[in-house]
This record gives sequence, structure tokens and C-alpha cells, in this order.
Amino acid sequence: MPDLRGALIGCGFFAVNQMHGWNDVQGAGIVAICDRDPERLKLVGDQFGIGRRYTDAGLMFADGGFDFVDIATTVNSHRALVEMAAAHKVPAICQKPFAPTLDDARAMVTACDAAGIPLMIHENFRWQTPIQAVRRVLDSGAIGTPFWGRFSFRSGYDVFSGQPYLAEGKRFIIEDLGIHTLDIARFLLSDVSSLSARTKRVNPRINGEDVATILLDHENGATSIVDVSYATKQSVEPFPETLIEIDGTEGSLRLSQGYELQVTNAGGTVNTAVAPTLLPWASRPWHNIQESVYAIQQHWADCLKAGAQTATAGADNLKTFALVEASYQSAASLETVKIGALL
Ligand code: NAD
Ligand code: 89Y
Repeated sequence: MPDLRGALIGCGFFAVNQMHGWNDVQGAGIVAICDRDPERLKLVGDQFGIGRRYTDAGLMFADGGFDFVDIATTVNSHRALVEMAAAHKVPAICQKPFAPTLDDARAMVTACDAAGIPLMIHENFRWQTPIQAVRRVLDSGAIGTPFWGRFSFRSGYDVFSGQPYLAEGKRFIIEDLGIHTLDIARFLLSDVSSLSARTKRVNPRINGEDVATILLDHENGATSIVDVSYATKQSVEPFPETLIEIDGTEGSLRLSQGYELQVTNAGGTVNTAVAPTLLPWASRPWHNIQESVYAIQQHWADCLKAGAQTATAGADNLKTFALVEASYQSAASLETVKIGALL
């Protein structure tokens, strides 16, 4: 029996990574699973040897016997499930995107605060090995004070085959993928005071936007660009790499395709390979994301044991989610949106 017993809700496409991740996490494991689709429940239950299985989350909470819940369903169920966790005083992890609206997300934070339970959003991209390597370069002072950045995710990868619902929503790339890129921009260059965005839909077979370009003003005075696309065909497909350029007062850094990190300053140029580890259960090209799933889940287990705040706690992640909402507002109005007005 693990020290911390978890229950997972939503045994779909991505949850399989989370289940593998929990197997690797020290000090926590999954003892019960829930999915309203009996086929998914059986598939995941059999694959990971989980005996306690539920098609109704309410019944699972009523039975109890777990120390936290990991909500891996799609966005429309997030608020109801987090509020259920709060009602049962069960600490909760909730997948991104946080909620359908900022009002829902705020209500989820309020419910967890009132219940006295931690809420962590599974915002895993900042936990990727290359992104953590960039954070360490900035912390070392090697490029001085950053004043400009670009966070770029441009791909032609078919994400719709594994996640067909991504083709259906009125919103697509900012809500699904740009949310991670915006969080990385916050993580590396500080919180954002205002932004302007432009979007396009290139793929005629989907409903939402698949290209977005966002100009961010950071609170520390830096300016950055977040540019994301699922309509970009290149000779070597970079999915799922986030490419980064940051210029600072004493030098610059470039995280380029193939997980190469180059740092230049008065001392010269240093190139470092910052590729993620291919975990035994992982597969290319997803291994970068898969490793970060394990990393954020280990972080959750460590924080829950220590009673410490997680890096992507609900209250903090409202600031990332507000950037998603602001981007859609700006793209519709063609005006700059102040983030403070949304929070
Ligand atoms: P999916 O549709 O494949 O799986 C969702 C599962 O949840 C389904 O099996 C469905 O039956 C179940 N479900 C939905 N509502 C439920 C409820 N109320 N009670 C019980 N079961 C319920 O979706 P997916 O592709 O696995 O995505 C799930 C979430 O993971 C999404 O929010 C998505 O954005 C996110 N995701 C995150 C990453 C990442 O890197 N962080 C990557 C991919 C997907
Ligand atoms: O859902 C998305 C995510 O969070 O990471 C990549 C993805 O699976 C497709 O864009």
C-alpha cells in the first residue's frame, strides 16, 4: 500500500500516461479508478491491476479510502468533480485546461480554499527537462536580466487522431496547447500585465483556431511573443517541442529543435544537450511530455506530504488561465487586454 493513496477519474487517452507516472512516483499510488465509460474503465483497470473501479465519481467519493484525487477528464467535467472533491475534503489535482470559463476556475479555487484542501492544476509543460534547464540558466545569472523572449510551438502533428474532441470545440489551440506555452512564458519571464493576440484557422476540418500569435508585456518590463500553430508543416516535425529564445542584459539563450540549449555571454558560447529521458513506458515523440507527467506527480506527492504549496496551485494557475481568456478577448476585439482586469 503506498503512503498516499490516490483515486483517478477519467481513464481516457492521456490518463494512461498519468497511471504509468503514478507507478513511478515514490510515496504515492493509485488505489481506485473511475470512468463513466465501462470499456475505458476495464481497459485501464486491467492494464494497471486496479481492482476498485467505479462508473460514478459520486459513489467512489462516498466509499472513500483515498488521500487525493487525480482528475483526468476533459474540461467540461472539471468544476463539478473538483467541487465534489472539496465537498469530501479530498485534495485534488485537475488536468488543464482549468475550466470552461475563468468564473468556473475561480469558483473551483474558492471551493477548495473553503474546504481547506490543496488544488493543483496538472500544468506539466514547465516540468519538462528542457524547460527546467532554461530556468536554471536564468537563475544562474548567465544572461543577466531578461528583457525579451519568444516561446514557440509550431507543428503539423495530427493531434486529432488521439484526441478527436480537439477538432470539435469553438476554441482549440490557445485553450489546448497555448495554455502550456503561456504558462512557460510566465514561469520564465514573470507574470503578465497585458497582451494582444491574433488567431487564424487554417485547417478547414476543425472548428477552432489552429494558429495564434500573442504579444505579452511582463510585469518585470520584459516583452515576449508566444506563437503556436498546428498548421505548420516542416521538414523535421518538432512535436512536442517548445522552442525558446531569451535575450538578457549580459547574453542570450536559445533552446532549439532537437533539445539543444545554447547560452552565449561575454565568456563565450556553451551548447548543452537537454533532451528528456525516455522512460521505460514512454514512446517518442511524446516522451518529453510523458516525463513531465511523472515529474509533476512526484512534485504533488512531495508537497502533499510536506504540507507545501505546489508550483501550479489553483490560485496561481488562475494567472495562466487568465492569459487564455485574454488572448481570445484580444483576438476578437483586436484590442490590448489588461490581465489585472480579469483576475
Ligand atoms: P479522453 O476523452 O480520451 O478521456 C477522458 C475520459 O474521461 C473519458 O474516458 C471519459 O469517459 C471520462 N469522463 C469524462 N467525464 C467523466 C465524469 N464526469 N466521470 C467519469 N469519467 C468521465 O480525453 P484525454 O485526451 O485523455 O484528455 C483528458 C484531459 O487531459 C483533457 O483536459 C486534456 O486537455 C488533458 N491533456 C493534457 C495533456 C498534458 O500534457 N497535460 C495532454 C493531453 C491531454
Ligand atoms: O492536449 C494537448 C496537451 O496538453 O499537450 C499536447 C496535446 O496532447 C495536444 O495538443
